[in-house]
Amino acid sequence: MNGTRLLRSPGVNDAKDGTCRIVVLGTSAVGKTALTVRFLTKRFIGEYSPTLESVYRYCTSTAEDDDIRLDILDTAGQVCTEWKESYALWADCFMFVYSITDYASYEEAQRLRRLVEATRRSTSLCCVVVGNKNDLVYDRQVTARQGQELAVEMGCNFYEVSACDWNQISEVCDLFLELHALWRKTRLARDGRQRKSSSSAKFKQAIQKVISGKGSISRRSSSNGNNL
Ligand SMILES: Nc1nc2c(ncn2[C@@H]2O[C@H](COP(=O)(O)OP(=O)(O)OP(=O)(O)O)[C@@H](O)[C@H]2O)c(=O)[nH]1
Ligand SMILES: [Mg+2]
Repeated sequence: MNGTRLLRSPGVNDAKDGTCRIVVLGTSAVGKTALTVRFLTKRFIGEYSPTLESVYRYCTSTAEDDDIRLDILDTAGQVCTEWKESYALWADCFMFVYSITDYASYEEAQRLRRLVEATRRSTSLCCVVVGNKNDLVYDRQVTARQGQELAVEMGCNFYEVSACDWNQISEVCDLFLELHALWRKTRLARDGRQRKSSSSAKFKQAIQKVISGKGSISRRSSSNGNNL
């Protein structure tokens, strides 16, 4: 198993160390734990045991540059009515899960998304919408189009998957890896902007000093001591 289960609750101020934090949100029994465990262990949990709240750490041991470090918070659907702001503040990325066999879970995904946006005071989330249990098409209550519409509204990608279908393991893994890739891309862009603005600020300061006569322009000297 790549992931290590951490027996603690998430703290907003935990050290991050380049770790991407993903929170899996959705109402009870939509398959949040099944998807998470499928990603971490490639196994499927058939029996249902409601989650209290678990954080899993996932880390690949590939080359330094390609290192993927994730903290995945598998939330408790049964107490979703009691919104925990800490989830929205702790996470970098959000996985909104509903079951295609349960229309109420689709509505709950929309409600959770509004709560996250309100808590973070932003509609720009690094997220993905997931309609789970697509092996149960005969019990379908939510169309793929409705899932797609929700994702378009949120400006993110939409996937229908099945945590229990052995043939869809790579699709399930891609959900988590895509969030990580998105997070990394956003972070690199932000760091680049910060570097650019801080170096241009330094340049402006230096020019100001020279103009006000407080700064000096260093001159190179030739080996024989003559100024160039
Ligand atoms: N047929 C089918 N069953 C699934 C799938 N994913 C999960 N299940 C089953 O649905 C039930 C609930 O799955 P969980 O992963 O425990 O659901 P959860 O969202 O974590 O539920 P809470 O922890 O209560 O919030 C379990 O019996 C799973 O075996 C799926 O893709 N297809
Ligand atoms: Mg669970």
